Amino acid sequence: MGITLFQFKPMFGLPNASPFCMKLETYLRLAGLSYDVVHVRDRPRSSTGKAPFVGIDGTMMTDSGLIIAHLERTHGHIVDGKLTLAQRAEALALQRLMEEHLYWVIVYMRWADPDTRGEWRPYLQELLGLPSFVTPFVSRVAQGQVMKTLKAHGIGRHPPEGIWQMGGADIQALAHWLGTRPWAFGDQPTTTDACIAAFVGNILHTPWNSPLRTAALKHTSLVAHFERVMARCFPELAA
Ligand SMILES: N[C@@H](CCC(=O)N[C@@H](CS)C(=O)NCC(=O)O)C(=O)O
Repeated sequence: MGITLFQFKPMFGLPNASPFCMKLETYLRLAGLSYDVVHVRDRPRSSTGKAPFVGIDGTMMTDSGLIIAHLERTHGHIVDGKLTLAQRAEALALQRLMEEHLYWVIVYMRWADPDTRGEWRPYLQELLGLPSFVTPFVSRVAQGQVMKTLKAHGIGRHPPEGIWQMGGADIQALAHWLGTRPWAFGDQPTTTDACIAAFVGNILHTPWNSPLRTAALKHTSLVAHFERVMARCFPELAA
């Protein structure tokens, strides 16, 4: 028994090109919990249709935040136990900034930016293990779905300059909040560090340029924080 982590396969020199998968795997390593990985291809077969998801002692769970909350509860609050209530509130506000707003700017950067449209095709092909002759068709369908989702969210209704401005403001807020502290709270990394590193890392390591990446690169404290988390949790991938 134990923990089985279902997630996409590693890409871009990162543990995962999905910030949610990377956040959860970073948490598992911070917590020192052992786990097996199963790579998902195609649409994730979780109750929400999203990855990551886990099997814990035979019970399936989805959503990185809910999974972490469950593991904290059942393992003695190993990672976030020392946070005060006010720090927990800050952590949640930052998590929502990254997951409910910045994430959509990343999605735009990856899939919809008219300046780099198509860069992602070979990565999609690799991720899904597609034969090359179906890649153009699958790419068109996948991109159409992403565009629809971005419009439904609202961010996809803005012109590119507006989207980059909003993403840049998120990055700046994260950088100013973290300042030059090595970790988000206290002298040990917490789930907030896992979350910041997963989102910043996914911006820095997407292998084509964008105004969002340029904005992140300007904040050397965020770059250093990402490298610190990688050295601590993924030494096999750290520079
Ligand atoms: N709130 C979820 C979000 C997970 C999520 O959006 N995962 C994306 C990958 S980054 C996904 O599986 N997308 C597949 C799809 O929407 O079809 C979590 O924290 O786990």
